Amino acid sequence: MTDANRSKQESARRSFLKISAAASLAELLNWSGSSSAASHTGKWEGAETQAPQSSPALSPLAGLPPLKITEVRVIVTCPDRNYVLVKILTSEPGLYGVGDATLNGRELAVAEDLEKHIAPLLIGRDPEQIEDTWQYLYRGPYWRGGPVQMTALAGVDLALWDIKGKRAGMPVYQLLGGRTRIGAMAYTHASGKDFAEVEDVARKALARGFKCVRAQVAIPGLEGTYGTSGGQKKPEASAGRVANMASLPSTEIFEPAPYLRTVPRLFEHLRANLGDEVELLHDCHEKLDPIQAARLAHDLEPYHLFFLEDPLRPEYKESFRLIREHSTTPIAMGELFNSLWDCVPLIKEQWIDYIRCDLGHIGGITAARKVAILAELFQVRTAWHGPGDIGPPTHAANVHVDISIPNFGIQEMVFFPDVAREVIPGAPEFKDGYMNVGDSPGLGCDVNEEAARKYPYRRAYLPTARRKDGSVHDW
Ligand code: GCO
Ligand code: MG
Repeated sequence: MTDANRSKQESARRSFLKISAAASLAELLNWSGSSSAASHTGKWEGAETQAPQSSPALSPLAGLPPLKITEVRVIVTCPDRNYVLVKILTSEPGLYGVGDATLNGRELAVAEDLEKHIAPLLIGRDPEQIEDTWQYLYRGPYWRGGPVQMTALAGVDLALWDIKGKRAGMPVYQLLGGRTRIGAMAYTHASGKDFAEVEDVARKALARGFKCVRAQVAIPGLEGTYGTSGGQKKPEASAGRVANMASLPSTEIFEPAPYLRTVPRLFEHLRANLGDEVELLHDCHEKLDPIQAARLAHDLEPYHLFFLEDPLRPEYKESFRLIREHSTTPIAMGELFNSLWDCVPLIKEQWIDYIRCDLGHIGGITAARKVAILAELFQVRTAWHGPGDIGPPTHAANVHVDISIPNFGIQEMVFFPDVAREVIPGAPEFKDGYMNVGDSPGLGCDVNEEAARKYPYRRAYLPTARRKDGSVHDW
């Protein structure tokens, strides 16, 4: 914290004592909205002049002047891949927050939701009231949930935490309770067309400092396999690059039998050649039936995985019981969840060991705190989703939560390419196996709007999958 900030806060605290003694409840409840016009990029030109009056009154925070949201900018940009950023400006000159609202393949739906439906509700609100805003945006529209709305809500939530941190002069992890660890142990991806190539990529990751590696291999006889590019060499290539951008969805062929034969052999190979120290992980990408997942988890036991990721489709929580009954391989689940309540049965029944929701799709830090606390009470650890197709502010939010909770497990991460770092600077840094954020106030990310304009949106889809008989399968 700078000296200027410290003395500002000290005098704020002093005047708070006076104000709280003097202010009557009536005064506090009498705030009557904003006169600022909403202005943001995009097509919405609403002329609202009153903030929706459903929230409690603006109350002066520690004597600081009341703060209002004056503008919501939705920035859609494609520096290497598509990102949707939310920039929330406030009545304090220069004070704004940046959030990420990227939903791969449905970016424009989220942008439209933010511009047309959500921005008008935010203008004039107190950005300090994060929980109230979350509740208002979640329960207010009556039609609650779903990936589009929850991603939009996450974007707003992150921007508000960023503002709160900047105003307090603290990094967000301090607001969440302060450090519990030196950094967030991270895993990277090693994938390849055969075992030797996966081993080679894994060795490069270990040489770079990683202690944990997620391994995926192309399955012989199948065209395209999730998580492999059939030759991705660099550990820094993101998960997103594997899910290559295409203007129409590509089709991969999946068959469970060769997959279930090949994966245990991959891990037998990796353990034999890389030794026992490295932590190994594998992603099933929600494509198995319950009995297949139970068999795979069982067959992988000798290789002591850190965890087996997302074995089942997200709709079938009860089916996790079957995996548990047949295996001691640790299980992780959650990247397709977009509701807090998706997590409840898995955690309270202890059917999983790691909850790995995507902060960007479940409602941001406000949602993640609740998931983390519930998980703590049932001895489940966190492993937030950290692919290349969510933006740096969500990766930063992951790490702020990771380093401030007691039950952190592991953090998936990517290295963003230079072009993305130019547009959205401030992603967490990797060193010696750990991710970390700096001590700058807020989340630590920004958006360079001028640079963003150089990279306009490009339509892109994730691949789809079919069985050999032509029927649709989960990708
Ligand atoms: C992971 C994920 C991603 C997803 C991607 C979809 O574990 O990182 O499975 O690679 O496929 O986020 O948009
Ligand atoms: Mg995954």
